[in-house]
Amino acid sequence: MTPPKRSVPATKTRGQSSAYTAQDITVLEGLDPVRQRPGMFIGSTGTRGLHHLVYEVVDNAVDEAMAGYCDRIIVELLADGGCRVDDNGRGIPVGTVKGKGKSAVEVVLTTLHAGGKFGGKGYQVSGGLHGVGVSVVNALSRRLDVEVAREGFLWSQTFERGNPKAKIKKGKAIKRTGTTVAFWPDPEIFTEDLEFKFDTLAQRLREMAFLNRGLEIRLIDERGPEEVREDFKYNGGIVDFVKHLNSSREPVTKRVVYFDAKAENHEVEVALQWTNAYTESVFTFANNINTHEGGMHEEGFRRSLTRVISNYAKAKNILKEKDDALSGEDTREGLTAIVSVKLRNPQFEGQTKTKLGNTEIRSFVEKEMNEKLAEFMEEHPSEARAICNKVLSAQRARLEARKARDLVRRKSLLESGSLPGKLADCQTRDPHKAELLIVEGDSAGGTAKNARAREFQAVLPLRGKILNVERARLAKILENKEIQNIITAVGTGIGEEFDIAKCRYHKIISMADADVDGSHIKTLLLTFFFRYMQPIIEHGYLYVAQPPLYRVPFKGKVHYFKNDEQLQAFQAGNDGARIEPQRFKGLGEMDTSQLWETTLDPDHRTLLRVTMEDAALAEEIFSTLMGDDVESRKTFIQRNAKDIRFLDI
Ligand code: 0RA
Repeated sequence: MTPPKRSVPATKTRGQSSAYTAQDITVLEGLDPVRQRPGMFIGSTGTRGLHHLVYEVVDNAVDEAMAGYCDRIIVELLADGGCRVDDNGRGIPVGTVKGKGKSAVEVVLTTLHAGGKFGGKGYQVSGGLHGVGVSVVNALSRRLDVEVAREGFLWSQTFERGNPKAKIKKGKAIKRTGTTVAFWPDPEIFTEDLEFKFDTLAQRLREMAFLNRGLEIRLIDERGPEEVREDFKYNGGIVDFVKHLNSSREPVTKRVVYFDAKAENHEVEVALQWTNAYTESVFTFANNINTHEGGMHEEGFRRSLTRVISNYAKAKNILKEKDDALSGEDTREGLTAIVSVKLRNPQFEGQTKTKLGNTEIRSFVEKEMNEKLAEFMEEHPSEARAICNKVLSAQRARLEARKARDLVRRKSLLESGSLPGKLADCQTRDPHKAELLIVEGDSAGGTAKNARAREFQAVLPLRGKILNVERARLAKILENKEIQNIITAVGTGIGEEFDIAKCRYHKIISMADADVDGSHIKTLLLTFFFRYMQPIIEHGYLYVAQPPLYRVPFKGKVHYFKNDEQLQAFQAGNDGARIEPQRFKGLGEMDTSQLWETTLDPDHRTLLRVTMEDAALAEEIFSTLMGDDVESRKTFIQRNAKDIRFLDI
């Protein structure tokens, strides 16, 4: 005798020191443990467990169908609370089992086994709660009647709480074959609820019918005043399943893609169709069990899907070399798919034992699908194109969503309240008095920090070329660290959260050199405020400082001039006098007192308030600067340096 496959606590032999005998093994395989710990076998003794009894019997019948011997199953909900499952399979064997002195039917119904049929042929459903065997149903029923049509006769036997009432009875002569199991769940076990739910069963039986093409499953409810019945039979199998799931969606392609493949120990069937929906409806099954937690078949499917579509899109130049890669998510947006594998020794893992662990299935599914999906796409170019369009639009949406997400994240970062480390803030907290000096370059920033009136002037140095974002879109400016510092220092937030009332300074002053680079930076800053902080300009809070270009000591006094015109005018006004103008190359060349006198001191400086027109012009210039060609951009800046300097006037 072979040892039991599943070791069940040997309650009756506990404490005995002798080795197991054949008798003990029978005890080990008995049904007592099932009644003692029903949850271990059917998950729960609630509604789920109750329905599980039906599935268990149906699974056995479906096994017959998978083996090719059964094409009709009838499930009846009896008026007295029982359930009858009838199939036209081979029938449970009725012959006497050697050494046991009982019929195979009795052994099947009173012995715990790992779901394996005697012959071991076909795909056994041995996942998690399933495949515990019809004996578990017997153990948990107050009564069970079995009828077998086999070997020319109708055989019957009755059980109570797993125990046979009598030996198997040979009845009338009959030609057909099949098994009928009727059972009445035990109220001692199912203490919560004894009522089968039609819809729950219908759902599962429909699924079973989809997964087993051509198999007819009838559900008949005899409990009400009128009989209710539903028939499930799908000659299209999982293709019909996909159509059913998509019945209220708009498909992207007319056809449902279908393929299957068989190998020695496993087979796979896949059906898929994209829709305009944004959600993914991919359902995977292993031996008719819904593998909610996925597993190897799903991995193989996903890998192949991404690969085949990417390859196709690239080969047809729908996806260009420079484009972002497609993600798995992109390929599955709006996709409805059924992946059904059947295999000889399924390994179910995971929290709910609904994750397929067989690694060989991953490569099998992946390889078959690589071949067959690619073939489909090559043979149906217009459908392939429609699929690619859907996938690419999903990709676009994903990339845009990411940008928006990043922006939100950045926003919250910017609102975190901590001021940038580079900011030398002023002492006053009164925004009417407070000024923010945005200074180009760290060295000029250092001078400005020393030169300023600490009481009301804050200094934020900008590191060199913030315009190195070059050809990037304007949105990219927000990624710039220096710009982020400005936003934080100003305190208003940005975008939807912008609040002018939170503005910490009512004078925000751009201080840049009077050269091309300075103009460049000013252009960027103005554009930024125009685009993202427009109310600051509208409220008149934005200014441009006027650092001088020339310093002219003359007759014991020092004069400053901001451009050549002013210098020439001064010279013309002091005819013939010898003047020696000193030219500043940048703000950084001034010492603290010079900077204070010329640019910071409210009594002597000139500030230009930026108007909306100025900013609009800056924006226009900026957009033009964003051309693709670096050379032409440079010449543009040089040619238009004057225009940009318009902002200085
Ligand atoms: C054991 C062996 C065989 C079939 C079955 C059990 C069987 C069980 C159930 C339960 C409900 N319907 C069923 N139909 C069949 C194989 C029989 C053979 O080899 O002929």
